[in-house]
Amino acid sequence: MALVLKRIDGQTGIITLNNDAKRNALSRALIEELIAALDEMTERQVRSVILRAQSGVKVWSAGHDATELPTSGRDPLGYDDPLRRAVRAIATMPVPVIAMIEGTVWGGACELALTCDLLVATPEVTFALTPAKLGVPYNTAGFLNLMNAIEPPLLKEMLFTARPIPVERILYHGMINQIVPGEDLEATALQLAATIAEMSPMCIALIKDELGTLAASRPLSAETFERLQGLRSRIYDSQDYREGIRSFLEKRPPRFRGE
Ligand code: YXS
Repeated sequence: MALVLKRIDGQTGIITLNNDAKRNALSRALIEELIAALDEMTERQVRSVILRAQSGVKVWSAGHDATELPTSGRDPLGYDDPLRRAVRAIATMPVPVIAMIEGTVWGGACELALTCDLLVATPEVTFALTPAKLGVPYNTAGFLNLMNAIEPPLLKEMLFTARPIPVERILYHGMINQIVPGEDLEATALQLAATIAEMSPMCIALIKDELGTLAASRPLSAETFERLQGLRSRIYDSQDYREGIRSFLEKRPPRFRGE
């Protein structure tokens, strides 16, 4: 079964996450199909891409595939991790990616959705940032992406509590473009795509690249980066990290001991 469906409607690419049985968890296999679909859309010179799940899902994506998080002392979110590769693939697409969201969004899927250029969502949508719930040391580039999308007080509340945040607050804080009823969601996303298709594609590509490059340009000394990496490695080498993964697999609340 294809984990990702893809089709082209006029000048718009439409990519559908298609693994509701696993709540569209961002597994290596799903990410490979997602990146292949994005590459194909680029080759076919679409003017924008809509990233969606199947209509009526309760979960847009449950985030990183937690069963694939390593417990062998390897960085769980290293540069070549599937989630990291998917985020970069969306960020470097030369055309806007429109996240069309219904259902709940969890963990790394929040960063994936917020990396999209435009987001439209139904009133039932929630976003939950879950590293602390699983004991995962989120990576520096990922945090920078989240900082570019979410103001510090709300970002810290989401990270410190891992609680799902209702979409009204998400809209209030400018993290998404529109909230529309479910029956209007697809038409709204397609209308955005159609308007973008009327613009100069070279200008659109420049705007996306320039804004993304400027947002990511935060100087960080080698020593500071290594200090943060050292803090992260202490976590992914910790008992608590292994407990977080184990608790997920055993479908029970984690019991963290701070070691
Ligand atoms: O037991 P089966 O085989 O049917 O599979 C179940 C779940 O194990 C599976 N599934 C996942 N598999 C891998 N990774 C996941 N993240 C994941 N989430 C779900 O999907 C099948 C149906 O799940 P179930 O029965 O729980 O569905 P539900 O409708 O009752 O509940 C949906 C959720 C999303 C509320 C629930 O599945 C859930 O809480 N999932 C975990 C959400 C989460 O904490 N995601 C963060 C993953 S880690 C991540 O993204 C980053 C590394 S970080 O943590 O740093 O942000």
